[in-house]
Amino acid sequence: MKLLKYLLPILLVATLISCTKDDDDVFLPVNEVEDLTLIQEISNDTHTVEMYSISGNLSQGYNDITIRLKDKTTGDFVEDAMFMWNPMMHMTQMMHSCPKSDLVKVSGMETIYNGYIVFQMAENADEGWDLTFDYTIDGEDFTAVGDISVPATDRKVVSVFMGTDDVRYIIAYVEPQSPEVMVNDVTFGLYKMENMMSFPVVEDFKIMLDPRMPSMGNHTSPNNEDLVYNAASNMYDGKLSLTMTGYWKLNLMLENQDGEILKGEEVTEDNESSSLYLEIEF
Ligand SMILES: [Cu+2]
Repeated sequence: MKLLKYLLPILLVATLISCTKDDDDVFLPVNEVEDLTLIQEISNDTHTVEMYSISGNLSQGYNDITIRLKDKTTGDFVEDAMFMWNPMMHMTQMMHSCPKSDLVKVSGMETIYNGYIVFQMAENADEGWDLTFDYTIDGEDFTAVGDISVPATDRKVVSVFMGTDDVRYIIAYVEPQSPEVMVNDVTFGLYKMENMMSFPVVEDFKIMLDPRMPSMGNHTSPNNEDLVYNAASNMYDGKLSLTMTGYWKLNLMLENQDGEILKGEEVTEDNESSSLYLEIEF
């Protein structure tokens, strides 16, 4: 009993020291996805691809996606993978892909890779999307594929249309994701449907913008600016003036490098909407 009385504090101190030492040895990585929400995981035998976004969902239109690749054996996140990704819609009569960026390591980060996908069609009861990740680690190739859910949006955030040049285009709403009553920076993506699998960015066109509120006499707003090509982001930037909250129809006209209108009409007294438009409500 007396021995225990002396031994116990020694044991406690020893335990504390060893705990402290253990804590120092444990590597606690920064959680690089803490501001994001998990969409889903896609796994194969060796790895798990974790997919994240702000909302935690995919939907029709533009989707900014961040991924992390986990080694199933070690539990570590792979920091030096090279990625290809390929979204595919399996329709009853055919298969097709959609516009997407490269999936690249986020600069200054250890474990996360980022890119975007523009789903031009939503899933339905009989037709839906899957997503394939082909990646290389130290010269070794891996593939992970899984079904993804791409529901329709309430508002039109992507438009597929044929230009007067007989080219099929896809225009997608990108920013602002949280519009405000002000002159907003606005960004759209513009792509050409080269074939069922290839959707390159269209460069150096112009997207003319005329936002209207159909519920209020179809009034517009001051200080809008047409969207022009930004070679750094490969997207189109302009100014979107919103003078009040509610539903706005973003009437558009697409102009090519030669100044020809390929799609869309001016909004006038007699023509309340362009045939090319996107929608927002906030
Ligand atoms: Cu489809």
